[in-house]
Amino acid sequence: MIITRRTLLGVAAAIACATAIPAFAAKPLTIGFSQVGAESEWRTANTASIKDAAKKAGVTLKFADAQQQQQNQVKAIRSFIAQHVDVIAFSPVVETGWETVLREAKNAKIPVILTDRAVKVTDPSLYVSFIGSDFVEEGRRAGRWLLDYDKKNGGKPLNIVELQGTTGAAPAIDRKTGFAEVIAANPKLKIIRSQTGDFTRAKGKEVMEAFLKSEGKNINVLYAHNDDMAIGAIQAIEEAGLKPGKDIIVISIDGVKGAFEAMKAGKLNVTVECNPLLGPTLIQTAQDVVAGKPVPKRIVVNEGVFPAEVAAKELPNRKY
Ligand code: GZL
Repeated sequence: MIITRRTLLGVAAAIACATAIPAFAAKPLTIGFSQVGAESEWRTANTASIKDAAKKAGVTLKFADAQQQQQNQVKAIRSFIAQHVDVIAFSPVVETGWETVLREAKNAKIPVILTDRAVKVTDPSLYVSFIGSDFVEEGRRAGRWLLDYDKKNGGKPLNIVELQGTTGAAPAIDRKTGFAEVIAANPKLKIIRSQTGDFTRAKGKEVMEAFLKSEGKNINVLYAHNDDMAIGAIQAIEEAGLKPGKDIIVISIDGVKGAFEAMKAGKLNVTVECNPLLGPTLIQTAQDVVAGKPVPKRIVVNEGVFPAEVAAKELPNRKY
């Protein structure tokens, strides 16, 4: 077969078309994410879920750890704006102080998605969606467990000490509200001390030591806003020569593996689940926002309550 110059050019053009990278291939989505910190087992699982979901979806994730400092989150959000990311997402360490920086994001036409914790702003258009738990309901669930426990154990007066989460954080404010609302039904249940343990094991232990020093055997129940503070407090209770889970009933929230292990050991009585696996929902919501699809303003995650009796059976199924 004689190959003419014309034929060669035709073949070359055909190959060029077939191999050229499409000029308009969609560029991967870029999300700037500002994380609270690495203060708890819950946070570690939450970060892993977000990074894993971004990787699976081929999303470019710019991730910043704020070490539980609001000014670091503000700085990170401003940096994401300067980098012209497609979407900004963050878990706000506290509820207030976000109006200015969120307005800067809005003026830059960068949509903002809240995950995990809420913000208090006068203009709800400053974020497109909030994906996270109902913390008031988590507090109510902890309170309902205690009401039920008290009924089954003779309805004695119970003195409660409370380890609050980070001051000003939505989960701390709301878990306190929900628990107090429910236990108000039984005047024999009294919160005698309440202080922040900042959601960490170390601080939870330190504050529980102070509670034990001042209240000693007067304490019947510990209500901790997260498992990490409860696990720290359990150490303090044991070092004081008391039996956690027996001498002092221990109630906490999150449902991390450490809590299931403590329940198996008889040192924790119940954990109220707070699901940290928000990554897939965050990525899908970001993709929908960029595609111009409507997204719900509020996406609530489903969660359960795990008393010690089910811990051994449940532990192997836990994903975080
Ligand atoms: C709750 C989350 C809280 C967890 C803590 O959604 O914000 O922060 O309960 C974590 O363990 O530190």
